[in-house]
Amino acid sequence: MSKMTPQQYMERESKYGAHNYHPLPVVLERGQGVFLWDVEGKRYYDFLSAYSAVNQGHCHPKIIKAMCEQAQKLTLTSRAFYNNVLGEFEEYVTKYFGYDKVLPMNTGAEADETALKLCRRWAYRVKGIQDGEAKIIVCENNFHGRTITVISMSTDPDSYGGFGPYTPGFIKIPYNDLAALEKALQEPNVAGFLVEPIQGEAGVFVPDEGYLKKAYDLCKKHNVLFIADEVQTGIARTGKMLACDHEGVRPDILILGKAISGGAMPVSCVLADDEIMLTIKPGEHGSTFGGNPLAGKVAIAALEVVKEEKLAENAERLGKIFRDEMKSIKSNMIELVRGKGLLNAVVIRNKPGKTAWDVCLAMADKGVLAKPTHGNIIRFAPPLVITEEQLREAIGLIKEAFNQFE
Ligand code: IF1
Repeated sequence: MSKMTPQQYMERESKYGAHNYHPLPVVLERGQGVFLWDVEGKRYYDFLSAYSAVNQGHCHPKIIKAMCEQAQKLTLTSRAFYNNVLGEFEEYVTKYFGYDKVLPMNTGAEADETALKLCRRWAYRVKGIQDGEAKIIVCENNFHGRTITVISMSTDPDSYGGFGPYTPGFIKIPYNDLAALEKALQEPNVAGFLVEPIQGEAGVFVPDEGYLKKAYDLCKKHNVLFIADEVQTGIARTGKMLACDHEGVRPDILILGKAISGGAMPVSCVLADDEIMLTIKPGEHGSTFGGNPLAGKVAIAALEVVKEEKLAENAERLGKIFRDEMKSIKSNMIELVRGKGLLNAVVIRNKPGKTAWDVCLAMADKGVLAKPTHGNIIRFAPPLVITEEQLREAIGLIKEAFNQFE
């Protein structure tokens, strides 16, 4: 069959696939490092990194090699039996992040759900809250995934609207507001505080310096678990291995996903110490694929790459250059630039014909891929393997795209 046109690829998806996304009109076929190529061979700089799942760059040779080797041997046993890889992954990842134990899952939402279950179980078995009464504090404008309980925590109608009834037991407070947190912590049945160290989906909201540490200290004062969702901010994205590392905060429960596998396959996990982790007994939680041997080998390789290639240091250094260059653009479309490491966003003053979407289309035309969130915020998150030379070339293309609207 002769090669299809991009339009034909898009029409086929529309005909046979659910319409739960509105993608940019680009049909991708190949990825390597910071680059993606579409079905017509056009090359793009990837500035989304699959929402920060491809921190190590597309199809990293070390990760793909580990994946191919294990795929020839054993991909899945289920947890009904032991296998020779799971323990290797568990030892590697617990020592890597400094926790007693890990509970492996697959998607970020599953890891968040697991963290909520661990927090409630700890509340009843350790803190002594009456069964069924545990409350968990969450922040307005959070994003933790798409399952019913996770959207029950959401304040975004696009996330929760039309999916009720909702899971009870959540107290919603403003992000980056310590007084609100202190007030909510007066409730004796509070068991945990679930927070994104930077709110990614909300538009890369970086909280005030010291917010995470003070929030952690308030939680400890009230014997409440500090639960960090580092699915998007973790794995070196913000210039440290974890965004919490910027403030020296060690979460009681750490949630990881996305780039823990380098984007090769879905891998997520929850890390905690024994007092919390051992409140779940055999047969009380799990999943078919959670902790499979293929995922274990992929995740070990992906985490090795982060250290071997000093991706956190690279993100820290190049992020500063990126934000300075974005702030230097003379365009009245740009309201502000914010971010940390290589997780950045540009807030656009949307006007008819000059919206964030229009800018993203113009950037795609120039060979840079990014996508708006919440209509007027463009997130810029290239793979952390990007070089300064590549970054500067991409910045030049981004500036050309903005200049088109002047
Ligand atoms: C979509 C957003 C980003 C996450 C945090 C948990 C999860 C995510 C902090 C769940 C997932 C993804 C989901 C994807 C788009 C993307 C996203 F725009 F949706 F919110 F990155 F900001 N915690 N975020 O960011 O992990 O179950 O997806 O593996 O749903 O459109 P998941």
